[in-house]
Amino acid sequence: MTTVLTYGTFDLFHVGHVRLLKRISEFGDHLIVACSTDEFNALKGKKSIFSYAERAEILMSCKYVSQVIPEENWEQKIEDVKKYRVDVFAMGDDWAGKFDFLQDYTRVVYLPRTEGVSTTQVKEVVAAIRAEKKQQLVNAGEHLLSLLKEL
Ligand code: C2G
Repeated sequence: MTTVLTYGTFDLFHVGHVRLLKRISEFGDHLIVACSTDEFNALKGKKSIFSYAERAEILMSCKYVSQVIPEENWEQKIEDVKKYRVDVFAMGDDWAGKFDFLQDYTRVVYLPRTEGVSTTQVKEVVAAIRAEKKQQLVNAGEHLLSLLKEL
C-alpha cells in the first residue's frame, strides 16, 4: 500500500480542493487528509464556516480520500509521517518549500493550485449576494413607506 498524506482546512469544499485531492491521490492508493481542527484554525487565524466534524464528513464523502485525521498543531507532521508510514507528502504549491524538512522522512511534492477559486472568494460572493438582498429589502421598504404616505 502506498500512503499519501496532505493537510488543510478544506472549508466550503470546492473544485480547487477536489482537483488537488484527485491529483495527490494518484501518487498512491491510500490518501490520508489531516483536516485542521477548529482550534488549530484559530491558531492559523482562520474561522471556518463548517465545523471540523462537518469538514471531515465532507472529506470522507470524497472518493479520492481514504482516511481523515485531525490536524491539531504545526508540529505533528513528522510524527504523522512515521505513524502512518507515509510514502508521499503532498500540498498545493502555495506551501512550496515550507515543508521540505519532511524530505528526511518521506517524498515531498507540491502541486499547482487551481487558480480562480478559493474559500475566501466563495465567502466574498456569498457576502455580496446577502448585501444585494438586504439592499433590495431596504428599497422595497422605502417604496412601501412612500406609498403609505400617499394614502
Ligand atoms: N488548494 C488548491 N487550490 C485552491 C485552493 C486550495 O490546490 N484553489 C489546496 C491548498 O494548496 C492546500 C489544500 O488545497 O494544499 C487545502 O487548502 P486550505 O483548506 O486553504 O488549507 P490551508 O489553510 O492551506 O492549510 O499544515 C498545513 C495547513 O493546514 C494547510
